[in-house]
Amino acid sequence: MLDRRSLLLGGAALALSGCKVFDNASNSDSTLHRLFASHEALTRTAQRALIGDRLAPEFAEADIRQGQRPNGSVDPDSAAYRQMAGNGFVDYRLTFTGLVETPLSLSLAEIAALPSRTQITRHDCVEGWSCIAKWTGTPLATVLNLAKPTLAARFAAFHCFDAIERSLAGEVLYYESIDLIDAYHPQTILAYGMNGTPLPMENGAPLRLRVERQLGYKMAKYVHTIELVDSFASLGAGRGSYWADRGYEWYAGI
Ligand SMILES: Nc1nc2c(c(=O)[nH]1)N[C@H]1C(S)=C(S)[C@@H](COP(=O)(O)O)O[C@H]1N2
Ligand SMILES: [Mo]
Repeated sequence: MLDRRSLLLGGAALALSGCKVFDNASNSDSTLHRLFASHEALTRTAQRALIGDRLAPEFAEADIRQGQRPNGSVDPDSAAYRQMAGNGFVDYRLTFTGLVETPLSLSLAEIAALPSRTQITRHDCVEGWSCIAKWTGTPLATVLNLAKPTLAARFAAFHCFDAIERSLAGEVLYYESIDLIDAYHPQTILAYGMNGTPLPMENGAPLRLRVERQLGYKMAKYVHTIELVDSFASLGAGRGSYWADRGYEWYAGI
């Protein structure tokens, strides 16, 4: 019925050929059904090749040559943060909010009780330096599976304790966001350990994001809230991150 050429014409030919063709597609033996299946596979393969589940390189212990060089905020001076830090972060809670079916509030102990992942990766700062370090934390996917983003959710936004700028207009707090492809990526973790010790304050204690296929500024330190959103409109100046609001790329892929 359908010759090879009309199959290759794909969507255009199908659109012209009417309902009988689509009825025929419900028969799983049909050529058309196979065509749909292979189109879907092709699209998926192309997307994954570009952005999907590519892993960042991982390294060996011997490649860790120094501590992780601290950059940006190194000791947030918010009163709430300082009080928690003085108390070993026992009062810390990570909040999951926004477009989720099950809002969560997790203590560090609860987070640490979830399955963990350790990875040795290279951190590339846009300023031109790199450091290899070992990060331990909970895959963000694990916690997202508990919070259950709604179908409307498109981005995970990370709200941080540190004010990175102060002006007459008030404090500007650090924030970042990633899409759900990066959020569910196996190397995207909420890290509470670094090089075999609890995450030091200068590197984001008690919890920071690692999103290994992007530049350093995406890796929000001092995270207290993860908010699932459908757009950047309600965040900062509306471009998805503190640095994106200042002209840097929102997607800082490496
Ligand atoms: N909350 C917060 N997160 C942040 C920053 C910051 O100033 N505040 N700096 C970013 C930048 S530019 C880099 S390179 C890394 C530095 O992480 P490190 O201090 O562990 O090296 O954190 C990123 N995450
Ligand atoms: Mo950076």
